[in-house]
Amino acid sequence: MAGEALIVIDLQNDFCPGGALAVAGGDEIVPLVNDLIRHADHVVMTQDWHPAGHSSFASSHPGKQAFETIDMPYGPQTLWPDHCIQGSAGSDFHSGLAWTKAELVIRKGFRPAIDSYSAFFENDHRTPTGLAGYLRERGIGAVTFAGLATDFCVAYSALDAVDQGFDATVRLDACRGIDLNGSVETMLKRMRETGVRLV
Ligand code: VGL
Ligand code: ZN
Repeated sequence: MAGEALIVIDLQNDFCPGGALAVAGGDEIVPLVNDLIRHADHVVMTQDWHPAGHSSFASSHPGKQAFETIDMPYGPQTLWPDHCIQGSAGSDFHSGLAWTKAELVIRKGFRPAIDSYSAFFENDHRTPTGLAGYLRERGIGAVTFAGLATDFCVAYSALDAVDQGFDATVRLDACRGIDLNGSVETMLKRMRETGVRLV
């Protein structure tokens, strides 16, 4: 039987209350995620990891505000407050997260000119992070997602997981969303239609 992995997405200080891009209730999921980690065969974490001045930051585009959308060479890109700057306190995992069992930490968003929501591909949908190859080499065929944010990094990761041939489940009770212009509903629908199991 193929192996299974839990993938914990971006459970970092900047996405929790008090952080630069706080997701409402982002910290509430920590105890449940810790339970999932305890019961998982294999654990992978992702860490949003931007250089200062990253192109996804509104502050890098004079006259633009956070949460506006701009056109990038790879398509539309939402602009964000500065967040998860490499090595900053905001980029650390939530202090209550039991992350030591993680066998791999995938860092993403480190290329200055391109954002990366998915754990598998950057936002150009072409540049791989290496995660698909890693899981395949290890014989892992099924992945379960938890973390932040439901409608961005969790959703894009789950959609790419299915596209890459993995059996993908999202634990909605162990995720929280940003919800920009109905993005939670939009991405739940896309996940459902793509064959992501939402539980
Ligand atoms: C995320 C926006 C920008 C996420 C990361 O983890 O969902 N969202 N960077
Ligand atoms: Zn980011």
